[in-house]
Amino acid sequence: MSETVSPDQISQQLESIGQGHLARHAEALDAEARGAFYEQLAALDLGEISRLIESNTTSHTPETVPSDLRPADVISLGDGSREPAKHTGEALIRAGKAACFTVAGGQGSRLGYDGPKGCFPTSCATGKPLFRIFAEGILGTQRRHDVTIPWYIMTSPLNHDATVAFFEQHEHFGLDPAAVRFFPQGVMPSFDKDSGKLLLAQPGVLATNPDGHGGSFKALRVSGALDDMKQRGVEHLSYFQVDNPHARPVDPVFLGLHASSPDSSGQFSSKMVAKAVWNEKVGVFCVGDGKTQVIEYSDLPEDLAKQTDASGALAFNAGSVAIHAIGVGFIDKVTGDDAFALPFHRAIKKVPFVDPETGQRHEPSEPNAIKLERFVFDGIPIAERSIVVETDRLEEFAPVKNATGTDSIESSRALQTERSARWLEANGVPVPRRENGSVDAVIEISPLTAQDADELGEHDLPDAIDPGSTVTL
Ligand code: UD2
Repeated sequence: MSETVSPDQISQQLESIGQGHLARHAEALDAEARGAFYEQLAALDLGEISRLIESNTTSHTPETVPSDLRPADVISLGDGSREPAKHTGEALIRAGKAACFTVAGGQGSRLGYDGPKGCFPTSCATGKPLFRIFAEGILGTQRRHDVTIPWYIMTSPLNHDATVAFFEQHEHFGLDPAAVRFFPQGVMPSFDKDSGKLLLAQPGVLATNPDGHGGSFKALRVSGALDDMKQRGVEHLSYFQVDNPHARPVDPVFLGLHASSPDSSGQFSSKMVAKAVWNEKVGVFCVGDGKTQVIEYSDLPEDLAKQTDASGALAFNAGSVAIHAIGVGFIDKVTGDDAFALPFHRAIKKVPFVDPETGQRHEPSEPNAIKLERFVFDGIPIAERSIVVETDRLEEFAPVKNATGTDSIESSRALQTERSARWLEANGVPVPRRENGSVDAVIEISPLTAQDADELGEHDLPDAIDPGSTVTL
């Protein structure tokens, strides 16, 4: 809907799409609140939202997977193929053609942390926040290749200001502020799961949710970040989620494969790890309808998730760690096309709301509302060809998602120490281990020091690690 649409026209449209409760609510507001409410409504494409509500409520059909679904082909790197790819990737980095892209729209709420997830203290010995860990990785790569690597960070309206303030407070962790660019993702209105009625967060304010990391494609264009990339001559983005301290901000090997492998179109490439268990909460790389794609764990039928191959291993085993390389030209092409739109996925959640007639606030005890989100990996089947590269779980995946248990800060810190120990042992430094094999120390290696075992080998290292000690390198 354009900005010139009048309040009367909006009210009529609301009535015609079964959202008349909002028109009546607007009438009851004072002039200022009503103006702001109509402004929020005018920014929405109400026709499109009405179609989405219908297809996700009354005419909802559960997501299905293609009938010919099979596991995706995966590239497993031997030593012979690593070096040429690394060489290509490093040349791209040195030429300023690579940038980092982090999706950081999430809050730390699942961690019990009240703030942007990227600010959460995460490193195992010194408690560095996730943003500092990535910044040090970028700085380390910049120094190695004598280049500036721009970093694009997608926030959400919920955490944009807090994220920017955090970087300012920490002087951008030593990065050039002109090369760190923040932009907020869009939002979608949330609606009642049964009636399809749009909900109010407060009188005169619609309840909304961030539109998913798939909203990033549009947000990159709308915010001007895409133009900024083109002006800087950036050709490829190294994409990772804010919740994974083991994500290497720029991996030359992966970048090189993405840009030069004959199986890659240079448009959208991905990393995978072998799933830990059949029901691990990671999407799975598959091929269906002739296209490589990710089927999210919640959509993969249980019989397929449990299926094993002749060796007894899980057949659908290629777990997504949400690390991708994406061509800037690809984003430009698909977002410049009016027909382009990633699909929405629905999630049923608890969304507090106020009654539009009485103003009474409700805190639902059961999921009451539908949130619609786009997933970035739905861009994969749109690419001409897309590669999936196997990587080592410990090297690249130590996610921080939950307060306790699986994928928690505790499990992530243990993995961080374990990876440091592996790098030290690869360089001949003995590491104390308990009877069960776990490391009897806390060992943190700054990405400024090393981002893999080979880089660590360039340094003077301790002769040994004392049992029970805390070591930072
Ligand atoms: C994601 C993947 C899953 C697997 C796993 C690996 C999805 C839907 N699933 O699961 O397949 O790869 O990660 O760790 O992605 N975010 C935004 N804006 C949004 C929503 C999310 O920036 O509107 C960011 C969020 O800050 C986080 C990331 O995207 O960094 C992942 O989001 P999530 O926590 O919803 O996904 P998760 O962990 O269930």
